[in-house]
Amino acid sequence: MAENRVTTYASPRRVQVIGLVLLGRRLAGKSSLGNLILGRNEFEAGKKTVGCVRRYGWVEGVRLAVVDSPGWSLFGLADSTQVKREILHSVMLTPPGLQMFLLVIPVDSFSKRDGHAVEEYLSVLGDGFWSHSLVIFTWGGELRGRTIEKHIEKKGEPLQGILRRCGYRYHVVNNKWTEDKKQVIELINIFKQMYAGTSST
Ligand SMILES: Nc1nc2c(ncn2[C@@H]2O[C@H](COP(=O)(O)OP(=O)(O)OP(=O)(O)O)[C@@H](O)[C@H]2O)c(=O)[nH]1
Ligand SMILES: [Mg+2]
Repeated sequence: MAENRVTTYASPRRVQVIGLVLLGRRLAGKSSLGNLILGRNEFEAGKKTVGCVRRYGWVEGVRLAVVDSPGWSLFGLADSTQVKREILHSVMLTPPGLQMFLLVIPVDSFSKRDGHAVEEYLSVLGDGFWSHSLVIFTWGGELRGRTIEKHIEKKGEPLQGILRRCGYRYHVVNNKWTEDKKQVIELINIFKQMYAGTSST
């Protein structure tokens, strides 16, 4: 008699995706940061981003959905209504579940006006988003040996106010140092820490 065979199929593991939204003023280095994180040229850096773009990748064992967005301008070089619409759109493009907002700020000037612009543009996301946000300082090479803490202290209240809103979570990168994987590994570790306990499969 033929043996009765019972085939069992393991239930497919659902992969947890972390959605990363890149936000910031024009030329802050958002598209470059997206490329640095994913380890390949997925976003058009060096060219004005006009609409949201989403790209997926695996980085350090984590599945990421990275959403790039158009930057705002302090000098009327970007349509503010369009930018706000795209900021809202960027959130809709992230998969449901874990979301992280990366507020991209270059290591150079950060005036009161910059601070107001951040508050104004990101107000479309409501207050809850700040607890999922993190400042990413780009152009890290410009620190020229100074610590980021010294830089933050020097920039005063406008920058410190934004960092306070982000729970003082920040990380420094140089988007040009694409071979320096350590800067991305450290960033991924921050995401893992933030979502420890909630990133079950
Ligand atoms: N040295 C240096 N250059 C950078 C860095 N990040 C970006 N750049 C350069 O700055 C320019 C603008 O970078 P993008 O990544 O396109 O900036 P963006 O924020 O996406 O710009 P928009 O889409 O116009 O808002 C490009 O020429 C980049 O090569 C950085 O960390 N260090
Ligand atoms: Mg861009």
